[in-house]
Amino acid sequence: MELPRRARGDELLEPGALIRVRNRLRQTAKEHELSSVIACAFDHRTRMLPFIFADTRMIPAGVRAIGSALVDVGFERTRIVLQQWNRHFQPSQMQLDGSVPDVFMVSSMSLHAERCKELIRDACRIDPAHRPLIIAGGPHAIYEPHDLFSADPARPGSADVVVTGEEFVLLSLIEAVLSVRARGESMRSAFIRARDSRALDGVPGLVYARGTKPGIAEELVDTGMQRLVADLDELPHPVLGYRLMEPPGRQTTLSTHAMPVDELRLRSPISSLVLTFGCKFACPYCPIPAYNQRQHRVKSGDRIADEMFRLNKEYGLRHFFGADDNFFNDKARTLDIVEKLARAEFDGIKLRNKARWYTEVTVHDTLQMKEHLPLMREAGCRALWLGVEDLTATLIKKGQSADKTTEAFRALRDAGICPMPMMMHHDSQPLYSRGSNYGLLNQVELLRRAGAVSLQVLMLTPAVGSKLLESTYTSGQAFRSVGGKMVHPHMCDGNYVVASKHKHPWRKQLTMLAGYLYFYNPVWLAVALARRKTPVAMKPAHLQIFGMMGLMMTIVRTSGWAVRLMFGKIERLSQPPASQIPVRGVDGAPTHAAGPAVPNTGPRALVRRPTRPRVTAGQ
Ligand code: B12
Ligand code: SF4
Repeated sequence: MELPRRARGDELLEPGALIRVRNRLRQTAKEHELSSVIACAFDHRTRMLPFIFADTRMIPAGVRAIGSALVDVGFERTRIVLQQWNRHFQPSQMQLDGSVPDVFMVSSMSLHAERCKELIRDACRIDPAHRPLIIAGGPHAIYEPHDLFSADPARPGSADVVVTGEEFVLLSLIEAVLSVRARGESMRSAFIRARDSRALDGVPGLVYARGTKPGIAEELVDTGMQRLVADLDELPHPVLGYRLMEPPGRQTTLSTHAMPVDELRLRSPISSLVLTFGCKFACPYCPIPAYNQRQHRVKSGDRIADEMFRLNKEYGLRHFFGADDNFFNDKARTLDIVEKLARAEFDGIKLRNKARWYTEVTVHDTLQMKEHLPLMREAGCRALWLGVEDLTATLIKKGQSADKTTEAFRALRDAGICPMPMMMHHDSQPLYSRGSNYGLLNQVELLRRAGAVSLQVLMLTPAVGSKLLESTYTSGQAFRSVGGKMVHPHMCDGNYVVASKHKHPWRKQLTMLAGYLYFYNPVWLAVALARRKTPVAMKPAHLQIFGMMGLMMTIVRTSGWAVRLMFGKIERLSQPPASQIPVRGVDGAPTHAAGPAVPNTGPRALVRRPTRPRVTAGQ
């Protein structure tokens, strides 16, 4: 089920609305001391190809954005804790400047949901007299807010409120709570009064619980779909959030001070940056267009240049990863950004000499941008991730072909930009096909010859929030358990075969490994070293080394599952996950936040990273 669409013309915030709430809160903040801890949930069992290294060496932009928004309005006493770096952190032990913070926030992707719920449960153990207001947000909250509340008296632990939106929603929530907060009153108590007086009902993008027992939600109220900020220049500057990082460690508590700024770039050499949001395509397995209300939102080239410059100046960061869904989505807007980045100069030094950046695009749009790829390189771009899926278009017919992909990859390599393909493996694709490009190995070989520098192979597993999700369950493809082992959220990342109609699903699991082994191995490392004098220099060799190390982790983590698939009994699900708790809108009507109207009998939704693309039919 996709997120619902707001009324046409009402998808976006009025220009200046985010700036205005920031200004108002700056005034209010002077009267309210507020301390917050923002945790990023992370399940270490997810560490393997193709994201190994990027998952822990790039501080996620979501928690940084929330931290930046708080500091920007004057709430400087904020700390960001990453479970990536602090796996023993326990909210029940946290103290900031000697006291329990006023607000505890947690951000999570769906595959880290188990860790996220543990954090919430642990925060609920704090003595009610001091217990912070618990706010959950991030991708999992956006698509399945009900999962962050508990209806089970044996396992109490619910967020007080889930934000199903972005900075504007959080700031509006804080504004509403502070507007009723008495001097010295706890944020949680003020929240409860604001909630009970229905002061939150006018803030779309919230789901809050009602109930009489602590930690147990008896009913959820959904205030509706958020309005999105259109002009991303209105967002608070990302430079603010970086100062708030908890240093990596093994303790359950927080350190006295945030991480020294000169250590940041060693721990997180890549900085993810919001440049654009949204994609014009409509792939049925992808939640992104619906999340963005089919809108394309951008930052200006000047603002992006300023962000890169300041992040470099203040923290020494040189590598930036665009959090784009499809950076080439709109050619005119892209060119505007890229031209500004190519020309930008600060303190007499060209930005392009300081900053290198990378992002995600589609094969189709890369060809539209072919003549401008040298300009992309001049602007500092060094690698692009492209959704290739299935070169033969048998899986999804969107006009892609081996020739077009080869043409796009060669153009990128010639321009000195590394093409990084992302493939989707599926039930009907064999390991190898004779006389055609259908087999996975055939396609990997073709991509390698075309100049691919890295490789991603994930099993097609439709994502929560996408059109295809329900049918994956109702058609009986989704597994509940294999050989007695339940499918857990951390396994729903495309690396495990958790949905398939294939007679021998273990073959799918092993085929993915074979695809990686064919690409990442000492032979191709030697070839990459021998060909180091191309415009992309040593990068293919470096990626081979990372790839081989990551592949070892992938084999260790997934081969046990392959064995279960081979010998174990597969139990399947017939319905997608849905809320166990009744959910209603502010007007009492049912809402999408409950999920499909069926009981939840198994794992959370399946996730496949619906990246890049893949040209739609008619492109
Ligand atoms: C960069 C990226 C990555 C990087 C992340 C590196 C890093 N450490 O940052 C890498 C390449 C490693 C990655 C990997 C994966 N990714 Co990814 N990734 C993205 C991408 C493109 C950008 C993320 C980002 O920085 N966004 C910008 C920030 C500002 O947005 P945000 O995180 O959503 O935060 C905003 C709101 O959510 C909210 N918010 C967030 N947290 C909180 C907390 C509180 C308290 C509040 C109030 C609000 C709030 O406010 C924020 C500011 O607006 C997104 C798509 C997208 N455009 O967002 C997918 C996305 C996050 N990835 C996704 C997925 C599925 C994956 C993978 C599982 C891939 C796969 N196998 O299919 C893996 C998981 C790896 C792992 N072990 O964690 C999904 C998550 C879906 C879900 N329901 O959880 C997304 C959303 C793409 C999609 N399907 O729509 N990914
Ligand atoms: S999969 Fe990629 S191209 Fe398709 S809609 Fe999603 S972001 Fe766009």
